[in-house]
Amino acid sequence: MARPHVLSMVLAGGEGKRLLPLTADRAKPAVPFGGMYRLIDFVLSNLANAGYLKIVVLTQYKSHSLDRHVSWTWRMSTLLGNYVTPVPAQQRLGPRWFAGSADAILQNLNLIEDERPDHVVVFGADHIYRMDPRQMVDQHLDSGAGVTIAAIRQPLALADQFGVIETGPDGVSVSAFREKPKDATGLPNAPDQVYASMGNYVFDTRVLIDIVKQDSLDPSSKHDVGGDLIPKLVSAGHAQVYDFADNQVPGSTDRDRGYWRDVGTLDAFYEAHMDLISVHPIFNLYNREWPIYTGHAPLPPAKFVFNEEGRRGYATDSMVSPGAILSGGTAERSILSPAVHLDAGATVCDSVLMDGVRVGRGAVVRQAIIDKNVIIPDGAEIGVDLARDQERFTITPSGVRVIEKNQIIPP
Ligand code: ADQ
Repeated sequence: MARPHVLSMVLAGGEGKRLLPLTADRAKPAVPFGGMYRLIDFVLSNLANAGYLKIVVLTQYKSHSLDRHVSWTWRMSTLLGNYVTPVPAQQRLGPRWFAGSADAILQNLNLIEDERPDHVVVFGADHIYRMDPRQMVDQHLDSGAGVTIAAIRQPLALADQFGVIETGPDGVSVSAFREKPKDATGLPNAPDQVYASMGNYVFDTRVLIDIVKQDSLDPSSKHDVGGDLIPKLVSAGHAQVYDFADNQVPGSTDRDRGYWRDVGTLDAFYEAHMDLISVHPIFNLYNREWPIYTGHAPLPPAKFVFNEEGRRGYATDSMVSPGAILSGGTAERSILSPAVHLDAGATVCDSVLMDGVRVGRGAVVRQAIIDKNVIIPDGAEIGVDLARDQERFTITPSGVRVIEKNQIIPP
């Protein structure tokens, strides 16, 4: 059967306030993840592995590093008509930014009109997961629904962070959709769970264009896909659900099948990192059958030095990226990004160190997320004295210390 003509729109304009200070200087989808990646690499890899290679990335807020990363990493030959193009807000409809994600689509309808796809895949940009979107598109085509919403079971306690879906007796037609409800009730067969939207949708092109235009005329709308478009389509009986539990990705294991994390908070972001480094990872970056792509400047391999003072540089239960040097310093249960440097006697545990972080001689770093190029001086202690850290750093509800990029920590 001929493959359907699909255009993918990746919504990447979110501000990500709950990830501050990591989003102080960059859009949320550009936040580095897992040493070598940025959040947006996960959705783009899922689309690319499926062969969906006509992709527009709608950006807005502090988009420079996102734009640069997408342009460098995801540049591809246009010979076959493929593209991954970052599209900044262009104020095509007047002097205003995108009011919300639906308005971002409205202001870029020309991209759909140029490509003339049969279906538009609209995916969020800030989740960690593997998914074969072809299986969702196939269900969408078979059912003839106007929109298909990807869904996953989540704890009832988190219902106010998600679009919560109720289905009709057939289990697939959506009977109700409430965006971030405060009073959700659990599923009939699992009272402590809800069915949550993953923020990934497949639209029939005509249905998308019509609803976006209709919504733009509604003065009470906030012009969000989840908050406004989807509830309207559900009321009109056009929506179906796609159960992510049915998705089969080549090379996935029993352990990481169905893994999906919304890393919208600093604690969730930290926990998703810890999921990478367990011995049998809950999320396996080493699956070569469905690779996660990224791009980096060429760097030499990571180096572990037994230095002149007899200090051994080593790392255990950790991921160490190219260009890192452990010169008599040690890392445990940590993620070291490219060009991280640990000096003699430095100890780093349970932490995420982003590109170019330097940890001085004898310094201690525990339970921390340290953004790019931070310099930690000799003998400094982070994650040891809570009261002192509270005066200096952001501390998450679980006690993770978070340090903004380019800081030089005073000795
Ligand atoms: P949220 O992630 O809270 O919930 P939102 O902040 O609108 O919703 O972000 C959705 C996507 O759109 C993100 O990738 C974001 O970067 C992007 N985005 C936000 N504003 C944008 C704008 N003005 N221009 C371009 N892109 C923009 C959504 C759904 C919920 C669902 C959760 C799952 O609304 O129903 O449960 O995702 O995490």
